[in-house]
Amino acid sequence: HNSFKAALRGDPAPRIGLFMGLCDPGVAELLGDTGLDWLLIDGEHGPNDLRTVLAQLRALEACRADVLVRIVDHDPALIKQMLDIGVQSLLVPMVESAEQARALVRATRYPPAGIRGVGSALARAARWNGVPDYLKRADDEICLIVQAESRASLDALDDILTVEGVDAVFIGPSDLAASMGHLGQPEHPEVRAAVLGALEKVVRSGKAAGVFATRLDTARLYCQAGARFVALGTDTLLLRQSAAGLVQAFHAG
Ligand code: 3PY
Repeated sequence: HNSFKAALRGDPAPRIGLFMGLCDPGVAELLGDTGLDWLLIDGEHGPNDLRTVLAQLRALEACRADVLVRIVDHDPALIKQMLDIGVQSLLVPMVESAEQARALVRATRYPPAGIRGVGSALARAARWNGVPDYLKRADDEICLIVQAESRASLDALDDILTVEGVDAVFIGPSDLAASMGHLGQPEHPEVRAAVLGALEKVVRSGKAAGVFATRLDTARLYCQAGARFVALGTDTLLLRQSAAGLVQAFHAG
């Protein structure tokens, strides 16, 4: 049973999460019961591999937070391996066409709906959350989230939103800012306007919208615009900011 996917379908309250780039099961376990609704293991920008993802999945098994994994590209072989180690909710970066989105849906589904291989080492996925009849239910339980984070992606958004099997679209303001000529300025007014426009489209389509924000006011704004899940930054930023704040507070006293 994929509780993240079920929540996106049912509960209208925004679900707050954090990206984890530290690739460490201990960090995952610490964060897993803090009240965050979801944690994302970042295999796009964090130095994660299959084994570090697996270690974090294990560490989070007893925790309350749902787990998402972001993979580095659209490789169906990597998708197969991630699903086989028990990943249920996948975030895929840089999706810029309906064709790419359809290929991703196929990569996450067993035949006849898709091309996912059936592995004899499937024990891990089959055990995940105690899903009975895994082979029969996996296609329905997997949550596929595609990232819209470039001008091309926003141009193709209407088409991407027609793709069955895409559960949610996650807007990436930093990459979007870069592609709009505002590198390093995800809060630029033009970028915010583009994010809000994209969120509105996703909401209207009936799919769930997600977004990344490092400022609370921005996160709230995006939730008011209909985002159902929002990342409130990263583990790396939190650690740096709180350490720097501690040092500053000590010297100020
Ligand atoms: C972005 O903001 O571009 C993301 O992908 C989230 O980190």
